[in-house]
Amino acid sequence: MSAQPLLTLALSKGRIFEETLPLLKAAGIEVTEDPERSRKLILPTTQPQVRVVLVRATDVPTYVQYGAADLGVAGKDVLLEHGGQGLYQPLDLRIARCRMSVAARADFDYAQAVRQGSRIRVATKYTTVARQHFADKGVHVDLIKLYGSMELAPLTGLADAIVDLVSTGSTLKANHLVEVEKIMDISSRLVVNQAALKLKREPLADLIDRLSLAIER
Ligand code: PRT
Ligand code: MG
Repeated sequence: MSAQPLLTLALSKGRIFEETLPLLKAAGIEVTEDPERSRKLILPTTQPQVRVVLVRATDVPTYVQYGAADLGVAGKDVLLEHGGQGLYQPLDLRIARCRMSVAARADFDYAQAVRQGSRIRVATKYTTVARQHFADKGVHVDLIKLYGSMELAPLTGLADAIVDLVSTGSTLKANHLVEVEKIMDISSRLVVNQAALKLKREPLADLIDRLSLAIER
């Protein structure tokens, strides 16, 4: 009798972990430790052949691309910036939903700047998506790469506008910024290592099927 191969699932702490849990549960897998209480980075589950590894949200595609994790859950924003090489993306899990938008100070007339063909300074963590978006619109931008707290950039004069994720809009509001353009809707995807899909075909196909049914419930 051959042993079941180990499946390693990469998740990030916070909203992705919280929103993936119910889907895993519906698929028959329960994570038996709370990552907010434990300092462990590898968590067991009720299925002895399935374990969860906790990584930064932006590192999920990298772990799966290199096969350190067989599968993972990552936002479309993260996947577009990563490029998706070596990743099979079988399911939109429809969790951690938000949108990627352009936002600016209320006193910056974005529409007019676009109409006039002005160069706009845009600060963002999402330079790949932003570059493509403004190129498609024919808008000239100078992109400034940031790693967080994008909302601060227009307030300090670092940039005219930002490209960031918005869900309730309260972060923009608290910083007196206005959403001026939606770029795209964002949700999280299941990503699978392409080699693992062949080597561990049966357990992976089974898990993908169960998750797919869980999403539809
Ligand atoms: O936070 P940390 O630096 O640890 O890592 P991370 O930001 O990469 O991870 P996390 O857990 O915050 O986000 C993981 C994924 O959740 C992202 O890649 C998105 O796909 C998705 N997601 C959904 C969001 C949001 N909603 C969201 N609202 N990610 C970030 N935000 C932030 C946004 O950047 C802004 O600062 O929340 C703020 C806006 O929220 P509202 O509700 O005030 O509009
Ligand atoms: Mg965050």
